[in-house]
Amino acid sequence: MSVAVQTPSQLSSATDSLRVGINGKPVDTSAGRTILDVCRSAGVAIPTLCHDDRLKSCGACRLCLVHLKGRPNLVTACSTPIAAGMEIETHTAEIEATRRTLLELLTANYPTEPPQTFPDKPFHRLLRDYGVSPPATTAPHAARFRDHTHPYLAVDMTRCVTCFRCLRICNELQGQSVWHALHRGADTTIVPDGPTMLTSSCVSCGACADTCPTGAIEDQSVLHRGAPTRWTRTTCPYCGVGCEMNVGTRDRQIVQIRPALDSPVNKGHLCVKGRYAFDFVHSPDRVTEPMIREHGTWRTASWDEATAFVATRLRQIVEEHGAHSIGVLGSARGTNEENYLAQKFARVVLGTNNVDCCARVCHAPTAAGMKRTLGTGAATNSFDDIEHARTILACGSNATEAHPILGARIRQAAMHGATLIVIDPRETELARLATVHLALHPGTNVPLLNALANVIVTENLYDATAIRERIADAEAFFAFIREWTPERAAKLTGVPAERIRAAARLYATQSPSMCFHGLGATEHTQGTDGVMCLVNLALLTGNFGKPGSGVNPLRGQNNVQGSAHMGCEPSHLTGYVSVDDGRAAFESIWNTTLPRDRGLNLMEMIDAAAAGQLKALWAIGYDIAHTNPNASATRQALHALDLIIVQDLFMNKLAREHAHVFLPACSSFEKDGTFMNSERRVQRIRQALEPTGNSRPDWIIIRDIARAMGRGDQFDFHSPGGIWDEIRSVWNAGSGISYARLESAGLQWPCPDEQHPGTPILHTTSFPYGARAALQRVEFHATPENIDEKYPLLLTTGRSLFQFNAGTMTNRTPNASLRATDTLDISPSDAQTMELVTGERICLSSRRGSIEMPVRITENVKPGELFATFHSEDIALNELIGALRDSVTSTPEYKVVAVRIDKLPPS
Ligand SMILES: Nc1nc2c(c(=O)[nH]1)N[C@H]1C(S)=C(S)[C@@H](COP(=O)(O)OP(=O)(O)OC[C@H]3O[C@@H](n4cnc5c(=O)[nH]c(N)nc54)[C@H](O)[C@@H]3O)O[C@H]1N2
Ligand SMILES: Nc1nc2c(c(=O)[nH]1)N[C@H]1C(S)=C(S)[C@@H](COP(=O)(O)OP(=O)(O)OC[C@H]3O[C@@H](n4cnc5c(=O)[nH]c(N)nc54)[C@H](O)[C@@H]3O)O[C@H]1N2
Ligand SMILES: [Mo]
Repeated sequence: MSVAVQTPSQLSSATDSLRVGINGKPVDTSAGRTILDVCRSAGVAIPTLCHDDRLKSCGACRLCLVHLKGRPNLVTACSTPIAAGMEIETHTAEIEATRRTLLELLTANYPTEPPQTFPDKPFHRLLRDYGVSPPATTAPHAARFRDHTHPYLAVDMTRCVTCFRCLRICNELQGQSVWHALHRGADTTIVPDGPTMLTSSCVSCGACADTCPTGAIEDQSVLHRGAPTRWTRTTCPYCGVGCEMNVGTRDRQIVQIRPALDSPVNKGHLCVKGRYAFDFVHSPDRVTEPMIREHGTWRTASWDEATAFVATRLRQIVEEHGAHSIGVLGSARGTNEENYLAQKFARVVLGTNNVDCCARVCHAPTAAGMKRTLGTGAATNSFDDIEHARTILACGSNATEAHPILGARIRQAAMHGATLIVIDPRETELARLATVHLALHPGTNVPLLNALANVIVTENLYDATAIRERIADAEAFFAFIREWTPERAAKLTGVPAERIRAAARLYATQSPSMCFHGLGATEHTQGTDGVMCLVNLALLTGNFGKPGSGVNPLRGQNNVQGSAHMGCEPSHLTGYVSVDDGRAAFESIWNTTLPRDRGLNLMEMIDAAAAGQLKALWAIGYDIAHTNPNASATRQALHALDLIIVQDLFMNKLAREHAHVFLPACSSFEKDGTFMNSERRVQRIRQALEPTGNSRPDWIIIRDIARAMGRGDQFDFHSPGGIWDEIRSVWNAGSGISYARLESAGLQWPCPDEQHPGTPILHTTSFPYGARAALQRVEFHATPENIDEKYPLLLTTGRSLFQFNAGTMTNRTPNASLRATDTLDISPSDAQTMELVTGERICLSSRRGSIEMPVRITENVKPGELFATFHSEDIALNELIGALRDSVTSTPEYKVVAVRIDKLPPS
């Protein structure tokens, strides 16, 4: 088959209405669509094999041939644009005979068994419809590629009908180009770019298996557990992209997950975690009963007993030491409803603002920096702006690994001509695709971003209209920024001045320019400063309030945006209203006097514990024993507490080493509620499974403890929907987001009433503070964490594709075999100097401690710099991280650590 690709842009983009005839019936439609599309909308099913709505049409299989009156030859419906007056015949005897012949040709060498064992595969359904079966004498292509090495993908190309969907989806959606066609015509065979799937460049996104119409590429889980019998639409439990997916279950087990095709977030795509890393739910070590630790040993308890135990202990501690001796941590993995209850519990039941969540260690600088400059501490634009941006700036974001679906969209944009500027010390996948890569030294965002602003100002590349109409304080900023020449920044950042100039010119002139940032921007002593510098660039160049622009944090977990927004934040109530501004309203709604003291954030809670002032901590779905910085100090502080309540799916490190009581929560597949993604979109999660054992949804656990402590009046909830309705009543910008509306699609706040469509782009005409936003004069205060003779190397830490944070979930799935351990990435030249080889275990020491881990030699890091992930509990990377924090938000400086490598004696 030949592949003649027709891009959507070659089809007319006009939307004029027109009339055609389909099998003799008049149909009104509009231009810019294909015949296939129009026929389908009119309820006329045309068989296809190579077609997938996610892909450009290629007309390769020719099954969708139709007849057009007045045309001598049949045309392919999938690639022919509709035109006024067309008289289309879709099922004449001639066409049907041609289709049958095509199917017979495709089955000439097709194995006989699959159509019976997998009758629902699209190709097998077609064979049935046309009464075609593989001939009894069939001789499948014996030499074709077969591979069962991969934990998720089984390949048997004897079932390949060369529709090229695998190859096309790998290129067009994921951008990975794993699959290749060898030979031509009838000899065509599709192979990966390595001898096996495991050694190929495959990132295990599973798109090829998803689109394959025959099962030549199939999910291993389906082969081993059978096809799903029930599908439930929900939202992914991993990162802040918030992909929508359909969970396939059979016999109370997840057997397959497929992307929602109509989701505006992921557009029919998922990554390896969303699609495949679900087995943690069924892990044999899920905690299924409440547990109480007595004299050092755990015993199970009933829910009544555990609830009473927690209520009694908390009451005692409030009485003896005051409410401010207790801290509550909400879970960025839990729902909005659950986080709302967690902070309401702290404030209403206990009487303290000591409530926080992992946004503290993550994007608190984003929320603070953007709230201060723009008035709203959240992404200004939407993922759908990617395709409108001419320039994309990625600062400290490794999106292809940490936000793979978004990373894939950025990669597609770059491959289709968008300018990509990457600011990252490492050569990430995006950096390799970048027009300009600014490989700064870790910890030097502020001088680099200031120098970009300097070039924009000194070369008059700013948007004069935006400055005149929407910006305050421009003159003072212009005077300040003149001092930040690229030459000055080059000395501090290690990035050549000319490269800084090139990037600034591109960002300013190739607009609209859209900025995404990650933890490389925030996890620094100057985290909030760095974010404000990014906002400066957008303001200067008028890249705000319009499509394809803005400043967009890529938030971490599935619901970290929601967790903080619901009020798991010491200084903010639900809706990110400051405690002081919201006090009166919330006191009347909650029928409570709210605490007046400033609440402690997580880092301050740890300090207070060490100082003996904090006595109890309730950690909901957050393993601070593994993931907090300065692990030994954290450990000591936790040891000093009288009561630690852990509410989680698993006996995580915090539970095992410190907890007094364990409350077993159920996973997001086992409950209802909502998550909020990085682009302010509230989306439903729906229960696909019964809770495992006696585990319970977090909202029920929190509610019951509140009731046991005498505040049943404020916790009279019977469903997540009921909690959500209370949230809507206290949060104006969310009041239009009802569960009923969320049935069909997610909604982006602000969405103040039920007629409001939601807000994809903020600040289009003004800012919450008024007409103008102010440019910030951000001085550079370098981190005191410096290299010296004893610690001569600079370590930065972060993530990798297959593992997720503490690894609690991913390590209980076959992802563990795709990446078994953290590694220390080192440049070839440093490795050579130290005589290290890949896989060798070394001792890595910082001023805080020493750990052992294997090295991996890679060109991705510069000489003198190192990179390590923090997913492996046994390696305990965070023993090395220091106590330095962002001056505004206390966010730890995970990204800069001075270290030394020592060789280990041969064992
Ligand atoms: N697969 C996977 N996905 C995840 C997670 C996971 O653990 N695994 N975790 C989730 C969570 S909680 C979060 S918060 C997000 C995080 O997502 P990201 O922010 O993308 O993740 P990181 O790897 O921590 O850091 C991003 C980049 O910052 C760079 N960097 C380091 N120092 C600097 C610096 O000084 N300046 C600049 N400009 N860059 C620097 C690093 O080299 C790294 O490439 O990912 C989420 N998604
Ligand atoms: N060195 C280094 N350390 C870092 C970072 C770094 O870049 N470098 N990044 C930091 C960042 S950004 C973050 S966000 C933190 C992440 O740190 P954590 O939040 O501790 O990491 P997760 O692995 O996301 O763990 C969340 C916990 O939630 C549980 N869980 C999952 N679903 C549910 C649920 O529905 N209910 C309940 N109750 N529990 C649930 C899981 O079992 C797991 O124990 O790590 C931080 N630590
Ligand atoms: Mo995070």
